[in-house]
Amino acid sequence: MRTTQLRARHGLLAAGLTVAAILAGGAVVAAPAHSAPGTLAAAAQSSGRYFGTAIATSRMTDPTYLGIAGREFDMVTPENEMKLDVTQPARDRFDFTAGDRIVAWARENGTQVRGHTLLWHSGQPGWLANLSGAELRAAMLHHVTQVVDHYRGQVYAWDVVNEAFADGTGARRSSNFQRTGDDWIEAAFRAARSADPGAKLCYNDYHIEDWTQAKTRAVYAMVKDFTERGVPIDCVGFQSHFDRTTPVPASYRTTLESFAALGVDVQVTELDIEGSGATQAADYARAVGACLAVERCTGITVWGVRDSDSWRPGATPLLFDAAGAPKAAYDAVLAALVAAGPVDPSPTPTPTPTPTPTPTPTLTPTPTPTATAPAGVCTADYRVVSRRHHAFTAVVRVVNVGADLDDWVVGWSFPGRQRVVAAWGATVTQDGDQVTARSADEVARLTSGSSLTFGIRGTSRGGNAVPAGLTLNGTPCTDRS
Ligand code: 9MR
Repeated sequence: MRTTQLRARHGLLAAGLTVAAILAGGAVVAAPAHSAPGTLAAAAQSSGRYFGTAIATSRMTDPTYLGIAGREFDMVTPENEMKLDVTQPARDRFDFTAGDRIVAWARENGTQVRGHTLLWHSGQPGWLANLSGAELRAAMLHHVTQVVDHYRGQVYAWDVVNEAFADGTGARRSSNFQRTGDDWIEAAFRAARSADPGAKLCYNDYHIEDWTQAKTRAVYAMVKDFTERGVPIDCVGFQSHFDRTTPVPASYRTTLESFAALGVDVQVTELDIEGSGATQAADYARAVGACLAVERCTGITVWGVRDSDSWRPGATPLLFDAAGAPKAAYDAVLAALVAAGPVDPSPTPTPTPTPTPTPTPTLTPTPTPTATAPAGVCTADYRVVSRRHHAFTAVVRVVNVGADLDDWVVGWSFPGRQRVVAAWGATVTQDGDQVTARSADEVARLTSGSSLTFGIRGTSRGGNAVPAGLTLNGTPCTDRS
């Protein structure tokens, strides 16, 4: 798979985001445009994942839109162009014009494609909505076969069936498809497998991110049953449209882990989160972090490029604002992806990138006041992952190589005129040059051998010199930056 061939190196990204090199089986090759260092795609690739967006042909004459899509993402999902009403508007008259346009653009840009979606109760053309019984079942499977066959070898994964379960219950959603019999879903998966044995086949749904919900458990039971009976399913897509009433659930990671444990990949397929500013950034960091914590969570797709491209623009739920500028949420996602690090950190890079010149810090950090916990012995890694004008984003990772700690406090002294304006993963305060980060959770235990990671957004008037001498509970850490 391309993501394993093009593995952007964590360390290179960290070195001021200037080194355009990617490690591929020991050789250093030029990064293609879409995975330039410092982009979502490159950072995701460094952890063996993809980072995608929904894309719409209606926007494909807009150079700003295409510029961002081509630069930042290495997976695209046609937002509407492969749906039933577009691909088979009249019985047996298939129209792949719009979908083909996206596939061609993806190929030119070295980007993969997620196919969306073969069977969905919504957006059915009138002729199909009026069918029932055996005639409908045959038409459904014919559609799956024709569309998957047309795109054979060109689609990374298909959302074979979309949203087949009802909200709030463990029941199947009532639809004409469902009335053909419970086995319509597995029949669709079998037809898709026959038409393109190389494409991953996913079940895709919304409101299945919270492990406590009946709908989540019902989809889980179906996937478990499929895997046990050999129904060809490879992945589950979690749409992940979050808002005030459905926030990123605390159990999101548990859900992803539980499905992955069934032996399928999991993917975040339509991520968007209502909100703005630091709150939205923190929500994005949590959502992306849930995927990054699960090995078989193979990629994340956001449902559109700019807020103005979203299906719900009033929620400003995406990573770029209407003008195409990256938002705080973008910085948080990029930082989380970089912090996830390379899949296999063992190969030593050649050549070694020249480190960004770091002015010698003028201030020696004063040890941070220790809580009641004993002093830590630690390694610390402080990375500036993005920088625009006077704003920057940095990720801090500290590994406790000493004894278990009941509580932790990380401190450093900022060289230059740098100020923290927001943080996620920790509560961060600043007094003069002295910065103090404490756990944002009530339980702040840091056991021996475990690590903590948090991100900050800051402003800087005097360069982004990396602070030396980070401390854990007052004890200086070994610098791994
Ligand atoms: O974003 C899509 C919007 O442009 C369409 O009008 C709508 C109906 O086809 O579908 C939207 O995308 C949906 C996706 O296909 C399935 N999950 C929910 C998405 C948001 O409604």
